[in-house]
Amino acid sequence: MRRSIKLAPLALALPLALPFMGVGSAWAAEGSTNANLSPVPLNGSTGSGTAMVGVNGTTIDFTLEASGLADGPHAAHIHFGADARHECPTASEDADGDNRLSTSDGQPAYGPIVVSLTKTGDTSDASGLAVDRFAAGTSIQYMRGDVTVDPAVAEAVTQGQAVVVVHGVAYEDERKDAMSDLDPALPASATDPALCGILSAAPAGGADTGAGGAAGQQGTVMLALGGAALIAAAGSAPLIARRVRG
Ligand SMILES: [Cu+2]
Repeated sequence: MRRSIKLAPLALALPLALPFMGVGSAWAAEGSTNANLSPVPLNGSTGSGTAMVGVNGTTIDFTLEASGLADGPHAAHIHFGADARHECPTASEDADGDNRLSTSDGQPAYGPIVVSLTKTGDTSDASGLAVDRFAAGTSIQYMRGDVTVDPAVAEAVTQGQAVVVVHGVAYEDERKDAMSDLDPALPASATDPALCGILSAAPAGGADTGAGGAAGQQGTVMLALGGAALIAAAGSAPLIARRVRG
């Protein structure tokens, strides 16, 4: 698999890319995104994690690592809704005042499940609670490649509108008797959200926004103008676009 890493600043690349981005279906979503996962409020959740999602057309690859979680099952998903706020839920989302944020409570913030980050098999929303294909325990790691997603989902990920949610908490008060809003046969603790983070473009690039040619030219021009002297003088080393195979 070839990855292209550009060091050209977005400020330069973007205006060059804009004319090409209006061509509709001719422009495929592409880019690298990541999210820092933080505890969802109210749910007594601990821990932290990171998620990375790479997009290439309608194919994604993902890596998710989290630790410090409650000892139990941990379903994890990419959530997105066109009408959602593309955010993680706040304590004010607890509309029914039961002192916990259910998965449904968070939906106005992050939208429905669009990709299930399972270890094997199906990755659609239908696998949202496929407990046997998710990990359990205080530390989890999910990693897949070549996962096909809806074009709208691929675009949402590259646009910073998709949210990663890890589910599964531990309640030690009366909330441990609450049942899940997703499956009335499960305890709420098995499905309530524990960690959440918004996927956004990776700072170091890796995102080919369709400006490859333009950015490449930019790099070539800078190199032709040349030289170490210019680069040193302008402090413009980041202007050089570089392709890396690997
Ligand atoms: Cu979820």
